[in-house]
Amino acid sequence: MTTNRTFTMIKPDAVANGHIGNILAMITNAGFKIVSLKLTQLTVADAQAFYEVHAERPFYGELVNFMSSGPIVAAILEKENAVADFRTLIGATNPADAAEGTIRKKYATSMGENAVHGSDSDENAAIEGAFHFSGREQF
Ligand code: DAT
Ligand code: MG
Repeated sequence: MTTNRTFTMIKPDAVANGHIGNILAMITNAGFKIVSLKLTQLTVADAQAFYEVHAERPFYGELVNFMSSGPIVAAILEKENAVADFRTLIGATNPADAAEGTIRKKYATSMGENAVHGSDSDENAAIEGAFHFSGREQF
C-alpha cells in the first residue's frame, strides 16, 4: 500500500547556513504538500534511535553527533509517489554524485553533511513521521 507520504528533515548544516526557506520552496515547487512541519533539535539519544539501522556502520558516531548538533526542520510531505519522487528531488547521498537541480547538489557540503533526509520506503516514512509528529500534528 502506498500512503503518498514521505518524511524529510532539513539537516543542521542547511539550517545553520540559512537554507530553510529555499529548500522548502524547492519542495513545494516540486509539487509536495506540507502536512506536518516543525523546527526542533534531536538529542543524541533521538539521533541514535532514528539512525539505529546504521548502528554498525563506521560513520554512525559522526552521523549521530552531526544530526544532534543543532536545530533541524522536520516535515511530512504528501504527493503521488512521494517517497520515490522525493528521493529524486534530493539527489544522491554524496553531493559529488547528485544530479543538477537536486537539493543536495545545491546545498549539501559533504557526504556526511548533506542538507536533507528523505525516507527510503513507505514503511519507513510512516515510522519516521510518527517519530516526530503526533496524530494531531499530521494534517
Ligand atoms: P541517504 O540519506 O541518502 O538515505 P543513507 O541512508 O545511506 O543515505 O545514510 C544516512 C546518512 O548517513 C546519509 O545521509 C549521510 C550519512 N552517511 C552515509 N554514508 C556515509 C559515509 N560513507 N560517510 C559519512 N556519512 C555517511
Ligand atoms: Mg537513508
